[in-house]
Amino acid sequence: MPKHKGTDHLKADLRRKLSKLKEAPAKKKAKQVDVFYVQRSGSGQVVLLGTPNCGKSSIVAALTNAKANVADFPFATSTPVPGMIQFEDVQIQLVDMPPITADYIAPGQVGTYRNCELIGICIDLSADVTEQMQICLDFLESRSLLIDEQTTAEDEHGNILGKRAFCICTKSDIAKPGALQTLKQACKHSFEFIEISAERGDGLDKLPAMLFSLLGIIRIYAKPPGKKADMDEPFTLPAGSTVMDLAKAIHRELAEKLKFARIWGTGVYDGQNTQRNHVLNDKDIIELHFS
Ligand SMILES: Nc1nc2c(ncn2[C@@H]2O[C@H](COP(=O)(O)OP(=O)(O)OP(=O)(O)O)[C@@H](O)[C@H]2O)c(=O)[nH]1
Ligand SMILES: [Mg+2]
Repeated sequence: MPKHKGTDHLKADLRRKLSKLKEAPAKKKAKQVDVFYVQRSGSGQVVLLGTPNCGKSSIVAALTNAKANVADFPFATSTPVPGMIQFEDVQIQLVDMPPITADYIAPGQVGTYRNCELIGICIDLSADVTEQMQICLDFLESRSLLIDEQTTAEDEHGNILGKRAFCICTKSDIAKPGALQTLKQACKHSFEFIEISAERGDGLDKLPAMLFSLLGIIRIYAKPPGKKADMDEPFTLPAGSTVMDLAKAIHRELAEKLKFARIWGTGVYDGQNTQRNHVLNDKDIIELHFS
């Protein structure tokens, strides 16, 4: 713009507009939703892992009310689908997942495994079991997702990165002869194995109890003094938890005021007085006394 008296006003006006624009706050970014984040529910989260078409969705569809997408073509599942399994009086969350291959793992998928308590490696007994296990182990080991007693990988906060894992052998009704044996021999880890057929239902009834046992949790029933225990909704705690851990789970601040506890259950006589550091057993009933 030519510089003379007539353009002074115009110039000042433009400068004002420009500085106003510079000050204007940047438009808010749309909130990003992580589709691979699965909110935990129940007493433990178990996430399935496996190659395409190995039968993951069929397990979730058979054992939970979730709408897992079972299909006879690969990559039918594209995002995690959580469902709830009932084991006795405990709810366990089972999560269907998109498949992994040697070449492709959906971005964000690692996060789901990082967040869970137990990984169920699904291997199709009617296909190449050695190749499937290799793909799954490469994925887990390269991301320090497996518990390793010798070298415990930790994050910057000291949390152990590794997860417990076990192996669900699927499609037992159409298994190749000797497939389970081949799989066990090819696997250098001491996983527990369960053989199932979602088609015929074989082995499915054993899976909930197995998940409960592998999650390493115990159920404790709280009893208010002088009243009956609440036998409907147990507290679930990691195995090895003490009376004090239970008190903290019930009320963190009140826990400091714990005087003593009475216990009915394993290895004690009914109503025995116990110390804060007494280690609890599955199905113990506890009466907490506070000062
Ligand atoms: N015969 C037999 N077929 C099964 C069994 N379980 C699953 N299938 C079949 O295998 C195919 C794949 O099953 P899905 O459960 O969808 O497999 P998936 O692992 O979820 O597959 P992706 O979503 O691609 O990862 C379907 O046609 C199922 O009917 C089984 O126990 N026996
Ligand atoms: Mg699926």
